[in-house]
Amino acid sequence: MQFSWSPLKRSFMTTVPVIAALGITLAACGGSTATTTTSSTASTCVSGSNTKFVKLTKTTGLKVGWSQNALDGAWRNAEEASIVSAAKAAGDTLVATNANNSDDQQVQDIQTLINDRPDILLVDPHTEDAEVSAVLSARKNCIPVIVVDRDVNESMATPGRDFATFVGSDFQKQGALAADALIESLGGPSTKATIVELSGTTGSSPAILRGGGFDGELAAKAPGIKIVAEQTANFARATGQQVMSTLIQQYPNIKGVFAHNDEMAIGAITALKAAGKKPGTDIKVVSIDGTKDAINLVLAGEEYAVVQSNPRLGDLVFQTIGQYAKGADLPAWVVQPDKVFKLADGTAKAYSPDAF
Ligand code: GYE
Repeated sequence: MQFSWSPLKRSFMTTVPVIAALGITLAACGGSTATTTTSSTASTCVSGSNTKFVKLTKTTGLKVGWSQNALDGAWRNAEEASIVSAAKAAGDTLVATNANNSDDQQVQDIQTLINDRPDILLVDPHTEDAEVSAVLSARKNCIPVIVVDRDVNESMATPGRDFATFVGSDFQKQGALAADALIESLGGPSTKATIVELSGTTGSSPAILRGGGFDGELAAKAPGIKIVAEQTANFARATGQQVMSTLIQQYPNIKGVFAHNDEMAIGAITALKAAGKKPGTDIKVVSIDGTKDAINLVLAGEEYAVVQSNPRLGDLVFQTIGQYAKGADLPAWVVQPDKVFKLADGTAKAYSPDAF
């Protein structure tokens, strides 16, 4: 597995200040006497009021809290399995929760995990803003946090101070790659056509960044391709089908569909067929993830391309925990690299045995 470090997620962020901030806060953590401490943090972290970067000093046999936002499809099941097996391989104990797509539930879950005093807490936030207060609460209580897969709003919680780092894919790049594939499928940059966009969960970092990446790339590269409707289908197959069956009645002449994840694309393809359309022939579909079901649609010629969003984050997360425990300067973002899978160039076929 590749272990690539990149600081460039948001334009306002660079390596230098983050690493500098780490140095400053690490230094600032030494000195005062603790009232309440945890086994995992420096003896100087005062639980309940800590404002500083939290160190992870224990290196083995960790109790790892894991707040998952949902377990509702192939992607999330694959991610969960990867985290579970990487924890086991590291010899750590995982305490896992599942918020079932509820922000309120996830905030409660994180609080419960904090009360259980793990050595480190992993959070995969349902949306960007809602779980921020809970992440800050972990920092106040001297529990180090790594944000996994979906990010929190980094203008409200800062990597290198409020949490250690974000480990996950480049969603904005995924969106741009999806736009490139859809442009290609429709005949190139000078094509004139209309398309629709099915968005993921409103307020979640993959929906925000995939949408932004796609829309920006499309406008820049193929201004003749217009998005006539953009609607959320919550990353869910059944909702994707429902939303698409309404949209295809309203916009029967569309030539393309971009779905922020495979599940919604699969639902959309079912709806398009039910409406008498031929996905792959009259309407090109592109989505993101890399599930078995979507790759099979690519291999059958019904979906043009799938941009990968690799859910197998476990090894990268536990390698990052190892670096953190050693006191290494972590970047603001540990990037999971992704690819594009198509029928035409054989990439979908080559990837299919690994699809989840
Ligand atoms: O695309 C989707 C899941 O956060 C990247 O969440 C993840 C997304 C993934 O529901 O299928």
